[in-house]
Amino acid sequence: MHKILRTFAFLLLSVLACSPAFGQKIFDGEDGYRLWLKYDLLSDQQSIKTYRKQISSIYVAGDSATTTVIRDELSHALSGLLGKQPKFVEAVGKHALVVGTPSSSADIRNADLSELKGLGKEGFVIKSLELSGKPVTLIAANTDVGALYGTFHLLRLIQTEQPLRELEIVEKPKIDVRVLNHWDDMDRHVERGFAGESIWDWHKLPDYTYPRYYDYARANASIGINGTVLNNVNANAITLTPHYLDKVEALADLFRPYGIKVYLSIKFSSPQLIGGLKTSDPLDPTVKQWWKDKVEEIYARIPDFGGFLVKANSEGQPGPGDFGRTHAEGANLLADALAPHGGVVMWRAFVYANEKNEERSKQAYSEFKPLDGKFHDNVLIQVKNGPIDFQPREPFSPLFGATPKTPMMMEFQITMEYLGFSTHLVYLGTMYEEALQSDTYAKGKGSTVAKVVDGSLFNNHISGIAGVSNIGTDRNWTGHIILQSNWYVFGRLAWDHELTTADIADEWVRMTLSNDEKVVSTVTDMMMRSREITVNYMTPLGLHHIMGVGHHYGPGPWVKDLGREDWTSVYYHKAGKDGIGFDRSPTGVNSVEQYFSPLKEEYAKAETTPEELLLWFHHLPWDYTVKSTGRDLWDELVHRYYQGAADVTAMHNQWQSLQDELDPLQYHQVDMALTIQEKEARWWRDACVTYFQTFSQRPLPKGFEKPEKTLKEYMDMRFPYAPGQG
Ligand code: BDP
Repeated sequence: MHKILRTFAFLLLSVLACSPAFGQKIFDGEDGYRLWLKYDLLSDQQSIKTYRKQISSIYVAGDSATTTVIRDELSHALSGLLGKQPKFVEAVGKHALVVGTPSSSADIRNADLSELKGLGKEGFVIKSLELSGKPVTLIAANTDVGALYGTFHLLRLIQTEQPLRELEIVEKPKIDVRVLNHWDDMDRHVERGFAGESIWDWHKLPDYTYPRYYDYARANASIGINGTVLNNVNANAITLTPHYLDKVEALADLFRPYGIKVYLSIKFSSPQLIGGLKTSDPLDPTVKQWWKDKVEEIYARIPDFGGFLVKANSEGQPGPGDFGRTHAEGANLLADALAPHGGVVMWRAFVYANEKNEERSKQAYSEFKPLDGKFHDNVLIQVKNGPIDFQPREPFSPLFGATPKTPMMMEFQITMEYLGFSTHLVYLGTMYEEALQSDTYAKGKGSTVAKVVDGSLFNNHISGIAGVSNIGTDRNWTGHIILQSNWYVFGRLAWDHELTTADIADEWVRMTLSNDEKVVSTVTDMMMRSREITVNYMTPLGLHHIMGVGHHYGPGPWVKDLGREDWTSVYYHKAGKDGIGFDRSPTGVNSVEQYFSPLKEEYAKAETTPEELLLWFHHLPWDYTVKSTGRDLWDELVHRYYQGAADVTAMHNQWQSLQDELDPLQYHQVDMALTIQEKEARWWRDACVTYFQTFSQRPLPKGFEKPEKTLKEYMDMRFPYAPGQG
């Protein structure tokens, strides 16, 4: 009897010990809601003392809504970081922090700061200097929003424990329009969203708002994002009806003090859908008038409305092509309506038409290059970084550099559509950097994509960059704490693409996780390697578009027989007994001709194509020798798949080595996600290797464990409820 009782007690205890409710302790802590604006007490006492001395009082000049935001942020941040409520005063004091503009403060006006002249509306200076005879730390700008950016910059210095001595910081953004694109539907579904529902509660707006809206604005302002496109590019025309414009107006009012403008995605056929017109032909006078009136209605509510984002004649969306008109005629229709109010059109180049018999990677270039010079001044063309679609790796889109008279706006994906959703740790900074630093050679060496995007290469009068947001209602915003860094790095690079993504990772880790050196070096190392690791276990050597159909979750290299060939995987990898890869060289579809020399010549031959793009541009035999390792193509492919999966395990071990250094809840969240990533990396590896082996008909190189399942078992896996579907 005793024995039975003992066994029962033991079993009960084991169950309780494993159940989350019993292990409560791990659920205390940082759930991720505060993002990188945590503002916990600094751990270094000496730094705290020094900062307190250097900021003995705070004087924020001016009385706008933005200066209130500045005061609130400083009060909240410094009382947390330095453990003491800062003293706000109404005049410049000794060792004060002074924040203002020449128009809000006579002291700043009298200081006659020459630096301010070239800084526009968003730049700022942070200086240690004497102001009206008193030593101070000064944050000065031409506008209150500039001063807000400066405030966040100073707070970042403190959060990352940088000295505040002899400061001489002069900053201004390199790109004008820096926006998030929310692919959020009006019913709160987020297309390609993996972090819960849309944060916009359209039903309750305009009267009911959440603290999250303000925290969203703070987070964006802290990294210099100055605009948000609230709704999905696959737009619902209803957004432009008065009922919804009330709601948009409420958000615009809320975001204004933070320097954030709202924009809307529009449906090109809105004049028909909600305007009762018979046509949406961009050259029709009634259509022109309809848009003019609609835009006036918007600006009467939102005087600083940013403008429209448009997906037209792409994946079933209506557009000017439906009326025999060009993209330029469509974009100019809207541009003309917006121009008197200062709004812009962001017209997407993500097009590949049904009727065109041209390879998909070539179509955007063919469509838009001939239109260079035909767009009105307030139109930007928004181009995805690669020529296909947000793959783990693509070459840069050849449209960058090809249109000297048309500003090309970069579109990056922050959400993890093709990269393992929100349970794979992939720091996208390195991917953004790779794209931005690519040399287009448009005007000779050094004509980087970044210089096209920031407008400096062709002296464009406007520039822009967009990031497809990974934000949702999850407590930690992005579904995975480390993926917050992708929102962060997008904003920081949008502000200054010359920052290195390693430095940005470093500051993000310090602000979000810890200033502990072991944490900083371990996590930044994981982040910096993570994208290449993912490329290896998903799409090594330039493979692309081989994911599960529809939801894009998991491997699906066998996907074929869909409505269009270029939606299938077999179309892109072209694996056969003879080899694998897509011949885009002059012997194939010749997409390389869209690049400038010397790239077009380099990409034309396998020997001179960078290995990471090999199978993007070439179809090669299984026994092709890969230069860097001397292995044949099959062996190299398998090695990379296995290496990728093994590296995820190594990353997981790295993370686990930090358990004692990290907040328990942050630790636990990422640990769970890494467990999933390890499983899914193996799944990718095994499914792809098993499938490609049916063509290579070669054995696995020695020493590699056999895939767990049969090919049929992998192919039979179904995920009808995978999140984020289009
Ligand atoms: C693809 C997505 C799809 C988007 C489309 C776009 O799968 O959901 O609507 O891009 O960018 O990546 O318009």
